[in-house]
Amino acid sequence: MKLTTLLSLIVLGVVALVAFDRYTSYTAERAEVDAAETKARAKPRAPAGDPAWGSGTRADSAVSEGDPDWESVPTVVAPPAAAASSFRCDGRTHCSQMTSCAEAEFFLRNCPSTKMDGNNDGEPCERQWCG
Ligand SMILES: [Ca+2]
Repeated sequence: MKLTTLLSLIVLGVVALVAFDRYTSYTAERAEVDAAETKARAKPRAPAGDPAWGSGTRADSAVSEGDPDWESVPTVVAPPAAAASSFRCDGRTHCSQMTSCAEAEFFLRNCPSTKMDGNNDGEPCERQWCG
């Protein structure tokens, strides 16, 4: 009983030490970044009358324009999301309610109780859209 208490105390101490070490290195990094940011922000233009919000936006847009890697991240993420959301299940079930073969295929694959594949071959609306 005493041994387990001692052991758990030691474990707790080690965990606390590791956590504290991580925390200090994190805060140190954070302070460095903050200092660099403050320096970068202060250098270009920091007139006394300029609100902090405005200068922050300008600094951010300057970064995204100057750094191609920074810009490529959002553009890679955006297209699939846009493609996935171009169609939406809205209760329509018939080919006559579709506007394209792509839309009919999306509905057949993703939406419940569609009536667009009478011969069950996986191809919707052969006569109207996907023929
Ligand atoms: Ca079919």
